[in-house]
Amino acid sequence: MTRARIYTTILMCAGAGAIGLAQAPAATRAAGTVTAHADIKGDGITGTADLTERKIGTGIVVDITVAASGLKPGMHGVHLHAIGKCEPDFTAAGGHFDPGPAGNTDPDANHPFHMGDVPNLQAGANGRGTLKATTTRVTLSDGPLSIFDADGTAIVIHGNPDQGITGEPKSGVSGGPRVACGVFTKK
Ligand SMILES: [Cu+2]
Repeated sequence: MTRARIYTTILMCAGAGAIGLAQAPAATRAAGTVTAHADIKGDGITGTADLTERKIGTGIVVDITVAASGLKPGMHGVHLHAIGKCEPDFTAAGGHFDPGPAGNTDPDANHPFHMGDVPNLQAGANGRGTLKATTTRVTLSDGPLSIFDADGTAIVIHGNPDQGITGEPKSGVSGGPRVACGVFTKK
């Protein structure tokens, strides 16, 4: 590297430092520091869901871990649902989390385009299964995609596999009957 080039590089670093300082207040926001937990319950089913947010550059991703037991062996649809309620029954959780201005929470008719859609959970012959996934579709910190919106968010496990396709309303393509549910709390 020539002397002139080294000088240019140092100048660029100094410039980047100044920009970094100017943006410091924004960088100290809650992004990347929030986790969420839900205890999942159903008829003979227990489980947990843990979400951890982390930053990648200027973006945010959320790591999802769901563990459950008491499930029918095989694939089960799992989604983040629009309302943080599982009572009096799991329909209280509403459709799939999809908060956009053109959001459509219909579990089947707008599937698999919801922000709350995640991969299937596979249960083994012993009825136990773990799902690990990472999504850019939601955040835990404040923002337009935050699961901690005014009415909260729930996680629902379905009795059937999520086929990952769009269907008619109530067709069940996203997993059909709701067999377990849990409400997320901020940690
Ligand atoms: Cu669902």
